[in-house]
Order: sequence, then C-alpha cells, then structure tokens
Amino acid sequence: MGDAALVLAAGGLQTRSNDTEHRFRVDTNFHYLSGLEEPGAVLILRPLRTPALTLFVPEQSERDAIYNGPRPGLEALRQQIGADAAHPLAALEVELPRLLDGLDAVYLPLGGGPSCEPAVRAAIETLRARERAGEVAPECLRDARGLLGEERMVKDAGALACLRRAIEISGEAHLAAMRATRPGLFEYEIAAVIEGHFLRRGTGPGYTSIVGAGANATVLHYIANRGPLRAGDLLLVDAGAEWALFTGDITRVWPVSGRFGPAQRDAYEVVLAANEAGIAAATIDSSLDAIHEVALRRLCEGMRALGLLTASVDEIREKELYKKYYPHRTSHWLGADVHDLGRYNLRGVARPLAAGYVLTVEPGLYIPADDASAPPELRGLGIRIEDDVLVTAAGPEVLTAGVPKRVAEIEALLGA
Ligand SMILES: [Mn+2]
Repeated sequence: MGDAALVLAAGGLQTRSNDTEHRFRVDTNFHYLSGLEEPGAVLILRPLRTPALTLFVPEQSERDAIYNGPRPGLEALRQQIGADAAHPLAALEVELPRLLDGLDAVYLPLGGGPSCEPAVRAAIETLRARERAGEVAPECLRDARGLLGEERMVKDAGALACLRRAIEISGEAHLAAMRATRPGLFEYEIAAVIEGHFLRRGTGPGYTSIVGAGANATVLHYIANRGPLRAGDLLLVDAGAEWALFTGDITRVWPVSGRFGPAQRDAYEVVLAANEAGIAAATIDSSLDAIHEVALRRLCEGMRALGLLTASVDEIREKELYKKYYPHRTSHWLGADVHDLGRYNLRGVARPLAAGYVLTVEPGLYIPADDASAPPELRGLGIRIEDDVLVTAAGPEVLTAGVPKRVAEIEALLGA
C-alpha cells in the first residue's frame, strides 16, 4: 500500500419489506481483515502511520438495545481486534481528515458493495480547504478490491479450515437430499432437507440454493424451487453452506426414481468426463482457461456423440456451436465470497494457478425442453457436476470428494 490508508465499511442492514430487515451479512473484506460482524462499523488501516488501525462503530440507541440486544461497545471491539484507536461513527466526519492528512493514496472498494466513498471525498475536500494551514489531501483514490482480492487468493490454514468445514456441511446436506428424494415430493421439500441440515450444523446457505427437477434444471439460476419431483426426471441441486463466511459450492444431479435412464446416463457421463478432465487440469501453472478448454473439448465431443450437434468437434468449438447447450464458463474462484474476488487475468493473460488457490470445476449440459433439433429423449435435461478443488504441489485436491458423482455410486446410494 505504501503511505496510504485502506478504508473499509462493514455495511448496514438492508430493508426486506416496509420496516423489516434482512439478517445482517457483513462485507466480506471487512470481515476478512477484522473478524467483526458489526453493522455500520468502519475500519481505517494506515500501515506506516500511528494510529495504524482505527475503528469506528455506531453508537447504539436505547431503543435498539431493547429490540435487538446490547452490542459489545467501542472498547470491547477495539480490544477484540487490537485497534490502536476507536471512535463513535458520528466522529468519522471530524476524524477522517486527520487520518488521511498527508497520505499519498486512499484505498477503498470502488463500485458495488458497502463503501465510505462519500465520506472519503468529503474528507479530501476538507483537507484541500485547509491547504494553506499546511494540511495535504491525498491525490489518489484506488480500488481496494484488487489489493484484497490478491490477499484472499491463496487460502491460508485458517481460510482452508473454514472452507473444509463449509464443504463438509454442504456435502452432508447433498447426501441427505439424495436419501430423501422420491417421486411425489416437491423441489422445496428437498431445499428444506438441505437448508435444514445447514441450520442443524449452526449455519446457513452461502448462496441461494438451486433445486431444479426435470426441465427446471436447464435454467442456470433456477431458484423458484416450486416444481414437482416426477418419476423418470433428473433432479439438479446446486447448494452450499457457509462457515465463517467461507462457502462450499457443490452441484450434483441424480434420478428422482433412483436409476438413470439410458439417454440420461449417456448425457450424464459426458458431463462427468468433462468434470474429471477439468479437475485433472487444475495443476500449478495451469489456468482456468486451460481447465475450461479441456472440459469444453469433452463436452463438444459429447454433444456430437449424443446427436445434439452434427458438425465436427473442431467446428463445434471454433464456431461456438456448443453455447446452445453450454453457455457458461467452467470455473470460478471460491472462498469467502462464493464467486471470490481475485483477478482472472493478469496483464491480459489467464492467471497461472498457484498452490493454495481454490476453484470450482462445473461443466454442464442444458438441453431446452422445446429444442426440436435435439433427440426427443434428451429434451429438457439439465446436468451440471460441480466440485471444489484446491491447487497443491501434489496436484489437485478435490475438497468435495465425499459427495458421490459416479453413476453406480449415486444409484447405490439411492437404493435403486
Ligand atoms: Mn459455482
């Protein structure tokens, strides 16, 4: 950072309806650096100055204490994170110019999410107005998301412990959902099994659960979860639990009545081959582009073998004909945000993988129910198989290996 300040906001409560609010979810970067979940709080880090770490916390009203319970208070929070100074949030307007005076730059998240940008800009104006008195305004606002995304790319022991726990709970929930599946249920009953399991383990979902039976599985972000589970259909579940903000991200597909039909099985095996090829490519100095290419190759071959497309595999790849059945990319970074913050490209090329990176591998095939050009037995199939992978010097470690994905394993588990 150099002689600069990093200004992070915890974020506030978001209205759900009228005068009621969503459960508070702290800003990921704020939590990553502080471990605090304090609505309205602000952190200012100045590595080369004193005080280096200053915390601002809103003063709690008596009414808020009655309704929501007492908050820990300024001094307790200051001690908890080892801050050098702490002030009520109301003092930010007065303190911020003092804390930014003479610095070269201010780092803060630019763009979406909680931010103190208006307060920082006001502080800069205050400092400029006092220039003749010797105060100096920073001249550079920088996007803290780059800095923090890099910080969060390599998962340290603490981050990995949280991720493993999140993934363990996520996997248990998928197994429970598989065991609970039977024709006649509704998607929301499977969602209840999954999210009920998260609750029993003391946590909740890291993102909105996708539970899609039949053609609902062809909708990439299907979250209505209202449809029926019919015998003969496949069920797609994309759900993950959060643990200390880190989240699992798992997708599995299984047959509602316990056994894959022949066409379903052929399509499933295509996606599974792409998933396994993608995982095998998650090695040091490989890249998400390389993983995507090998998985995509398998999918293109499969689209031809299944009779979805008649062009050559090269033509399917080059003319992007596959996008009709596979419109998304194969991987994203995974961490304290389900789509984690790190950069995907460095100086215009796909970022080389390094030990400690965690990523998903999630190829899929989605055949619209009304696709008259597809073989009838494949219409309305949606298949995605998603694993979470840690890059290590010894090769890819599949963190989600405990959740079955081979046809025989799934059918055995379903008791068909
Ligand atoms: Mn994912």
